[in-house]
Amino acid sequence: MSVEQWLDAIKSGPPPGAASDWTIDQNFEGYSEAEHRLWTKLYERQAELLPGRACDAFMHGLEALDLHGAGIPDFARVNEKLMALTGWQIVAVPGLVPDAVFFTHLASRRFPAGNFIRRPEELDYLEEPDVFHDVFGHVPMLTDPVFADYIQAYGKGGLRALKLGHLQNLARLYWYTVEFGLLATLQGLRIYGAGIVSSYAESIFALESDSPNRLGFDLERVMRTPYRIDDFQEVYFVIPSLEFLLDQTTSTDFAPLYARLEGLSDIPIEAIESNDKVFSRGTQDYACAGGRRHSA
Ligand code: HBI
Ligand code: FE
Repeated sequence: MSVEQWLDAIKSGPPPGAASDWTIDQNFEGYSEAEHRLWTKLYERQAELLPGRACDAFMHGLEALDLHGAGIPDFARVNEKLMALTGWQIVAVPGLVPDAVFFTHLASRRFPAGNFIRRPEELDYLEEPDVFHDVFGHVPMLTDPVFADYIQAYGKGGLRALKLGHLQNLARLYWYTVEFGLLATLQGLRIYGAGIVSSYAESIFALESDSPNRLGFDLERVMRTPYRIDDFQEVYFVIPSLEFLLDQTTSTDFAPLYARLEGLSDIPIEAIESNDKVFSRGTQDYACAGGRRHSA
């Protein structure tokens, strides 16, 4: 099903078998051996690649939740550990859910995770989040108490943004942090964004390519920056610490920020502004060459 079809389906309410909050049973027994083997293949590829690339919080989370490569995890078993660590739990959903439903879950420390896994021919790219993107990509970071607080604050902020009509600004914050964020460490830049860490090619591209810009995170700047959903990012934003991100979300009064944003134009994705903190100035060669659409 394409994202467009999903978005249409979303308007018509929860799919058959789903509760009013769009949650479903994971149906752990329903996975085929081939699906478990696909998870293991994806897991082992990332487990080999990520040491030295993913941040410590992610690597510790992977270890703490025992998300080893022995097939798709049973959410109930993961939740026993996750709940004990930060009070978060995974809830199974059939795919993308309406924004208000998504934010309500996050605000209650429930992470909606697709229960389906991609097809083998979608190994490196799929449109909507599957169980590998959600559970391998997002869930390990939820074992970090600071990040766990940030995602809950994001959920609460999302509900407010919906009411204020500023969802797009907040979606950009999510995109450039939770999905594609980089963290500055004494050893160099490290990945914490789920969209990167669950992708083999982007785990390399985000840190090593000279094509994208890598800029210091600034809340207003990020909220003015559109993003692309179908290819590697042309810009990555770097935070100095996870505490910084939580502080930005909990210490900012978003209403005046949204009011200020009303009068400000978007910043083109590949642009570098005069007051940007530049970690690396990209060549944009990848994007100019047409990106994934032209990559082998
Ligand atoms: N639903 N299952 C699921 N997963 C997401 O990441 C998700 C969603 N619905 C809305 C959404 N993300 C975004 O539109 C918000 O983050 C803005
Ligand atoms: Fe995601």
